[in-house]
Amino acid sequence: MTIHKEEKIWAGIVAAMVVVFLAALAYAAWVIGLQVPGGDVQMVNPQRALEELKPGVREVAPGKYEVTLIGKMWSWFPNKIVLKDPVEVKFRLTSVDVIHGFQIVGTNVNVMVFPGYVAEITWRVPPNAKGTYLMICNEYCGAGHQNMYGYVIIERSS
Ligand SMILES: [Cu+2]
Repeated sequence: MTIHKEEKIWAGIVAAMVVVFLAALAYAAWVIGLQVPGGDVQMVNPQRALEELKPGVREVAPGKYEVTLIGKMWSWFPNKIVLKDPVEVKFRLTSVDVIHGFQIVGTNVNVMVFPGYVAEITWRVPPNAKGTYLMICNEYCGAGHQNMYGYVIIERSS
């Protein structure tokens, strides 16, 4: 049996691709620190989520906010969030009924919200972000889905 020259070339290309993909995976995991979700996800009883999680906006340090949001057919609680000079906003979200999708239009904030689980997403707010942003539910959740929206208002002191 002979191995043709072309076969050797293609085997080399395939081996090189495997090395490149493994290197990309290692880079994402150890250098960038990307992780698949899971492991330490907080769980909550959907019937008690409103009392236990206390939805609202908290400024935990200058410019650093923690926003707890509850999705409930067909509204976000709270549905108006005011942030003054935000740098980093950590959203903690859950649903009391069905699956919702939390998205702030025009940003990279987009996360699925499941009943029973607390989803977390951190938004590093661009310094030029200002004004009113629409936050929506992007996961069809019933007859009033299109009414499930609110506003994130970013105020800048300078
Ligand atoms: Cu919804």
